[in-house]
Amino acid sequence: MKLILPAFLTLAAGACLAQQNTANYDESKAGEVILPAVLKSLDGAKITSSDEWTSKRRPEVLSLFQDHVYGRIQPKPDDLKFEVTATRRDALGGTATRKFIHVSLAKHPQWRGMDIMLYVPNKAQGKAAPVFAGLSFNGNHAVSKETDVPVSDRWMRPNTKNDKAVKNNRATEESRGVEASRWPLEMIVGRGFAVATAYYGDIEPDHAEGWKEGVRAALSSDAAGTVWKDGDWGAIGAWAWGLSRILDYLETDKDVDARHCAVIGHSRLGKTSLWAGASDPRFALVISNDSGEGGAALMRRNIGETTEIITRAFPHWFTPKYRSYANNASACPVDQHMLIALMAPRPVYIASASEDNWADQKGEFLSGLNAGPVYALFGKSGIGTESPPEIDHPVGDFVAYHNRTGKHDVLDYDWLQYLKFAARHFGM
Ligand code: GTR
Repeated sequence: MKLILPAFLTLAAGACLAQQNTANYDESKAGEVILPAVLKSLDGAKITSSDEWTSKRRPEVLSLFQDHVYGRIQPKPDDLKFEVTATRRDALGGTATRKFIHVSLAKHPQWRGMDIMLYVPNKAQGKAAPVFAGLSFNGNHAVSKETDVPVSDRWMRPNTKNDKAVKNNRATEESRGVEASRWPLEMIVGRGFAVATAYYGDIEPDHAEGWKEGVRAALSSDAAGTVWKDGDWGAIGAWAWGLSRILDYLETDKDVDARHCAVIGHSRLGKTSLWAGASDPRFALVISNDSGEGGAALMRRNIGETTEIITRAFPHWFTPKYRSYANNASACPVDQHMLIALMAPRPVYIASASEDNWADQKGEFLSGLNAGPVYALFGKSGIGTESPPEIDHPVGDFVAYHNRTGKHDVLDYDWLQYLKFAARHFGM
């Protein structure tokens, strides 16, 4: 059966493939990359201590990212409401307790809210479990294979792998478990971690007009009439806001150790987990899986997706100002190594995939490498090697990196590294 897509989606999908084919992948044409100095303040002073970083340079870098890339971070709302809507103690074959929590804003009912799905290992037995928090592309019912998970009724992008999974931009029963391979729940819970996830479209549907149904319109003074200006938040900012609200809930749940929360995301949601980690220092550890342009990859390298391509295809993800750096990345006062540096001294893991040239694996590695001097101020070692490691050879201490064999995806291999990394840093 032929899938009928709204015109803007067919165009976006087609355009994206064409761009992937015509983008530059030749290292000799990557361009001259002179990175903005991470340890030099706007007044020209050199930053030489962790105190100077924390009190002076970090706030500067964080505001530069707000002004030029992702838009302003919104404060924690004062009308947040959490309602545990269902609890099942024998989830995942009896190994976990599963809860659903509805998050809403009491004074902003036009936002339909978000539903967190939380799995906590039963073997933790009264001891609060460290937790991974991340958003999904297809909803809670797509992450879990458990058939009593409600199917999301929110707007959804068509599923490129299974055209029966989403019809008329709504999920069908066919979409149960379509994202389960990216969320190995049994493995994560088996290692003693809890997992909290929600559908990113609950926060804001992922298309140019999606903000009108999301939290950005609800919190805007002019609701749907808003014209987004330089410095205003985009969809990545909204999704990262949602991750912080998940953490707000986790702080209230005694089964979970919210002080040990690792934020994780893949691709556009990897860009989101990085921005969440930068904007909310309560995230104790940050993971970027194949986040690419606008995520871990350096914007000054002309390899794979570029600022020009991403801001043409997905302008709603960023603050409008970011578009002005299309074909002009060297004018931007930040590059993505500075985003990684915002995590310091917290552990951060950057992962690439060997067939994911679109995300520029080397550019992702170089961001991690060039964040190293900030970690050094805290006496922490970074990625530990000047050149990208062999495929399937994870490296690094507080900044870790691997380039896994295969495609743009989240595989068990990736999770095995993240679980090891989190267990090591969380002292498990
Ligand atoms: C692509 C986009 C990437 C990445 C990816 C995804 O179309 O160009 O930046 O975000 O989507 O999220 O799957």
